[in-house]
Amino acid sequence: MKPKIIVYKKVDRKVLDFIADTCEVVYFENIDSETYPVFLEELQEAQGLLGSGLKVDKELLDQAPHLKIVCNIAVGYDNLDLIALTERGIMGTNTPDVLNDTVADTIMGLILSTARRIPELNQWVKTGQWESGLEEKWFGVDVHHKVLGIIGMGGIGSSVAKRAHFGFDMEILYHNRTRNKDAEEKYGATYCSMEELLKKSDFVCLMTPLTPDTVNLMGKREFEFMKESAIFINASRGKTVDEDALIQALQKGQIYGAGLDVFIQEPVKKDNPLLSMNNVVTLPHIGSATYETRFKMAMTAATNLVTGLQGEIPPNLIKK
Ligand code: 8YV
Repeated sequence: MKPKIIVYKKVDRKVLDFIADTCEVVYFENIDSETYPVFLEELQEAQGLLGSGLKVDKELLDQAPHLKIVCNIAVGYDNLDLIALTERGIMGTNTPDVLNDTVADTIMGLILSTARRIPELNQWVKTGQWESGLEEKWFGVDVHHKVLGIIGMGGIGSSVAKRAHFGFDMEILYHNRTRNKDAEEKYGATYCSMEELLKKSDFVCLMTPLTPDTVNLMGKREFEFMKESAIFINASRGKTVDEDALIQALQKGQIYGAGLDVFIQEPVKKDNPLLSMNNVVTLPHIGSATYETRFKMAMTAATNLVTGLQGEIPPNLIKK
């Protein structure tokens, strides 16, 4: 008998067909208040779970006595309680690497659109306000030849460094748990402390995963270190930043602007002060959201699932 697995996120039919060769698939395009009770019922029998964003904690695992593997369609796995999974002998997997280039493209987009005020000026043109020449008040700041500080030099950080180094002649500083010799050799990246990075960078790009150690990594003190002319970019997780401290730094003019793909609360609350600031570019967590990359991520997650359920070590097993 094929093992029952649950897919709880919309994925391409090809991904479902691939899994269905070896598993009985129960498919939810989304979990909402209507589908949640059925999902919980199916969970009683499920051996695998595939999707992204679902909080997999003790409470949920208590409803899943036969679960063997949880496969995130994401590189981040802050939604998984790894201790609870390990206690129960359940594997967790993620989808690294396949999204590096796409997320790096998003980050370059945020850097460029914040520095050159692209969304703001787009709005200005489309609302018919371009009536004469461009006044100096609409000028932006250069990106090329500036200093880019990358906090978190993993796969995505390295892909950003590559673009910034070869495409924009930027000087790269980075801070990471461990030295990244590859990025140093290939992109001339210089390792430095958080404080030095924050003080010297024209663009500070936060790319670290969310862990208990990185909650509020950027707070009041860190924004105070940044230059008044600097731009802050966050495409990691909202909780890596003390959002109130960021808002205050922007309101006080302690930093020039921010480009944000992630927020503490998503979808972002309509009254969040960040939404009414012209020097802040906001995106709805689109980091990896292209057709091609989301397909690759889902296929990678499916491969992890099938491999794990066949009794082998999945390619992207998360090691605690
Ligand atoms: C997506 C991400 O938001 O991979 C991650 O960790 O943050 C993004 O790629 C996620 O996969 C949600 O679907």
